[in-house]
Amino acid sequence: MRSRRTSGVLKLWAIGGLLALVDAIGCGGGSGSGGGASPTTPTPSGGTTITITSSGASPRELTVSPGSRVTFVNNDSRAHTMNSDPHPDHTDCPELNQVGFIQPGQSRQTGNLVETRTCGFHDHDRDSDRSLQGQIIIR
Ligand SMILES: [Cu+2]
Repeated sequence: MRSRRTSGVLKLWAIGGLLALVDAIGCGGGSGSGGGASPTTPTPSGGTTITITSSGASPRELTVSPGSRVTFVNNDSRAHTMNSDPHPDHTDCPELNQVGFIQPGQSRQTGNLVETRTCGFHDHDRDSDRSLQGQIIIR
């Protein structure tokens, strides 16, 4: 009676130990290729957008990490033409010139901003309007 019960418990222990071992091996292999906290954290979607309204661009200063694209959203009732500084040559950050002409209600993206630098932008059709000027800091 006593010995039977003991051997049953021992069997359970043995099975439990084996399962734990298999589990550990399986888990170890899986987590190697898988994830957890990866070093390439995706950029928060709210952090790379500049919105244009009748009162101008907002934010007018935006910091993004290298490799980001900034989206210009035109929520104004008139069209805007966003370009890189300096006006009228637009030579500083060619990636910004990909935005260009934006119809009301449209949004357009910059190219891939890979270089750590500061890119000034302006509305080419209203180059003296300070509310439509700003800078994107890549760092
Ligand atoms: Cu211009």
